[in-house]
Amino acid sequence: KVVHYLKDYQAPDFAVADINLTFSLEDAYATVLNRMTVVPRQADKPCVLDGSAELLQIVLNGKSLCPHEYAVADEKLIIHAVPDSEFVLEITTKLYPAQNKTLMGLYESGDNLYTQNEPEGFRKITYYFDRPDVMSQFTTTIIGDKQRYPVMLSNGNLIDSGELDNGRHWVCWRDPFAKPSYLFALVAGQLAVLEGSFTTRSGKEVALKFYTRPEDRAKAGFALESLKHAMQWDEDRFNLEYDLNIFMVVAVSDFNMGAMENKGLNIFNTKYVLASSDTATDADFEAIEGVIGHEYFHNWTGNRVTCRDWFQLSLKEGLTVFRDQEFSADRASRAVRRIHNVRVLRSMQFAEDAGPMAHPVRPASYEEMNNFYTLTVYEKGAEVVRMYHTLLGEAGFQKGMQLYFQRHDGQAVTCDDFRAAMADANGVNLEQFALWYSQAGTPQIKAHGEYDAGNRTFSLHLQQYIPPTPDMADKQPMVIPVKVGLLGRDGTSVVFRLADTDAVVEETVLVFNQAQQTFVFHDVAQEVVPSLLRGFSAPVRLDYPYSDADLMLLLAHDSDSFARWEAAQTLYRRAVAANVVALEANQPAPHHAELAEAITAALNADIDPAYKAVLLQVPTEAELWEDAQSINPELYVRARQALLQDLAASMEDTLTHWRTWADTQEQNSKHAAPQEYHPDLAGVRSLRNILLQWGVQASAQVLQTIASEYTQRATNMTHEFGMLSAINHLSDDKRDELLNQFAQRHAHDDLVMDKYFVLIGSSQRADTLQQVQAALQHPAFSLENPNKVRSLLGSFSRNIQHFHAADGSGYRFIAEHILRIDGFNPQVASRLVQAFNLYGRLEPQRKALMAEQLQRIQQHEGLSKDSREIVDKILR
Ligand code: BAL
Ligand code: ZN
Repeated sequence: KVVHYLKDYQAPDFAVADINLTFSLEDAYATVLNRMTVVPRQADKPCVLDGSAELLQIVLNGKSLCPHEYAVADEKLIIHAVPDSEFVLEITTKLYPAQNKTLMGLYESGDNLYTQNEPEGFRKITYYFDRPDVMSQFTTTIIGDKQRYPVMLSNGNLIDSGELDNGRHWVCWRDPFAKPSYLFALVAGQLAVLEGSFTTRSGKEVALKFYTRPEDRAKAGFALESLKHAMQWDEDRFNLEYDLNIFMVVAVSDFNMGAMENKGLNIFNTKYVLASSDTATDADFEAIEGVIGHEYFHNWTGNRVTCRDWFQLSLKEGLTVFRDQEFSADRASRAVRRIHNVRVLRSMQFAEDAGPMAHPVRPASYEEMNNFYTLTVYEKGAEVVRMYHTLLGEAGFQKGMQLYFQRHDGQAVTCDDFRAAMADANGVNLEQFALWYSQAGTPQIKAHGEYDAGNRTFSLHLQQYIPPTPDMADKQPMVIPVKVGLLGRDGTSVVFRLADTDAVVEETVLVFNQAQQTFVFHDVAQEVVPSLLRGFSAPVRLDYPYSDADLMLLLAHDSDSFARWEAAQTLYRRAVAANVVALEANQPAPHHAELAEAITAALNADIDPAYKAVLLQVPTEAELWEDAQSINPELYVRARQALLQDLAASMEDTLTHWRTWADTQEQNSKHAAPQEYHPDLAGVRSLRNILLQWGVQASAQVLQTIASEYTQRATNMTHEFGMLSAINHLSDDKRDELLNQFAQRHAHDDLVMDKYFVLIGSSQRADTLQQVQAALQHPAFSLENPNKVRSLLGSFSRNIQHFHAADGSGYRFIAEHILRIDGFNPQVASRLVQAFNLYGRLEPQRKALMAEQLQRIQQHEGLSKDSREIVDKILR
């Protein structure tokens, strides 16, 4: 096995002045002529190119090379002797896109051709210096049959085109911006186009083109509008303008990722482009807006300034996720979106940081780069960028961004370069901040405080601990911004003054950068309850010895929407923990009357419906077992379920009241088409749907009501999917009837069928594994389509009850399918292997059952290096 280390980085030996690619698309194959001008940076270095495609010919300065002049091995082409000065290399390869099921490089989907080259797909197309710090200007000619490939696209501007004999035609695209190979893209086929335009603030007219299957064209309108909003926002908030005359987005249903930011030619999973209110939920609309924004924002943070090497992936991804989160928050519902991001981080990234795959935001090593498109690089990376913003403020952060672009436009750089720009633009020292890039694991803060009435001070004592991870045992204290406010016993905000200043404030950001520190708040007029880590100001776990009464006070009164929500989360966590203890001792779970009252009061308060909906989210099981070892997953499912049932039973009238209220809001809405996505109505619907889930816990009657009102209420996909999700766990035949009816009605719609498979895979019904097995045979299902795999098998692998079934059937089933998929799409397979990440923390019986399946995967002949890296790390 080959491990790549950050510490071994060396600058490339060759530069590429320009690259001309000519693709000839034939019936069953394609040939690629790659003609590049190569410039040696040092004398006497062998020319080593990355590649794995069938090699037809190599020509160096017009002379064809003989086999003894080069060697091909381990995805490398080594040309033993090349001139010391600039030379022209022409390499011809032959590709078979229809047989390429990895969905990397050039592949066929439907009858069309698409590419995916990040991180290392370009080497499947031709031989090249396939690393992000080799940037060149690409000119791409595509030749193909006019009937079969009427549309032929690549990066940049269309500079020429023409007709050929035999019904063929050609196009030539030129991208004026130098870029690495991972940003190269090509699309060819029969595609419809939805067009729009955007005028940049300097007056440039940019043509916007969305390419889809003809039948999907009408569903690209929301994505097109989202793109215009994103372009406007990047000008307004980041001062960044688009740089080409054309921006294209192509939707494809077979895609490993969510989307890809190829220069001027984004390629998207259909899931993040296509939407109509009867096929997409409000959450889908919001995801589309976010991902369209994300890929567009990459044009500056990723494309104009790219990564020096793949260890720096978070340089572009953490920053761009931060930018897309801010875009979405500026569009609508900042507080709720922040909570949503935190929930994803805590239930998934914290788990990654506590498991076998734990790695820093800038990994120090990898075997297969595809395995490092992780929650840590993306979501924790975005939190790291957010901490610069929290420490420097919006103005300071934007100064840092400006300096970053001034220094590095057109370059391939590192996370240190970004940090230096932030530090230098603001005249601050960010040396210690570097630890956020190099130390894995979620920092834990133990806090306590006391009020001194005589001195009118409140002292907050903080202690930080960064747990060991497989890559590193001892960690150094990090710089952690902790945003704090104080509440009086009556719930009002209490002002204070920090030492060395005269300013009296309501809130501050403490810079906590030692192992232990005490912060003293002066002139504090009364006993207080601290509101800590406001806005989730750092990606850490914080423990403060609040009483339940303190938490209820924060839940009722905290002006910070994150801290208020967090108070409810802590109360839920404590209640589930009490249930776990009771259930372990074979006792009935306790009744949580005070919590029900506090949640009822929060529901009845004058707050935004979308925020009420998030207050009703009980932490996921992964958050609940954060601290635990020897985990019995099923116990957590039961304990969480018992809490939901208990609270729902106590709150039945309140739940019904607000459900009815939500209905009237929609019925009486001022909006002309209330079934369409709109942030206000989306908030109301999200409240209604979670109330429905709680309602089903409270009373069996709710199922009957859903069944009888289904058709009348199914006015859009949010309602439809909300109703089905609420009843999805019930063993009643009605549930099957409604699901079958849904599958029949939407059989022709690929993306809606994904929702059907999610419902089947995530149900808690006793017969779920049998239903999943049956769904594998459904005509709409295909193991070769990543969306289908993620919908059915991905959701089953996160179905705690059934994946962790005590008889090992869930582990066996997923292992078997990993091996089937690994044979043709290692990237999708290795994602599924990560379902086994909990291995080291399971109770002994499940651990033994899981070990059997992990060993079966590990011993499988021909296992991909993608899956091998993960399974080896889990078992090490
Ligand atoms: N660069 C891969 C897809 C994305 O993060 O935008
Ligand atoms: Zn990205």
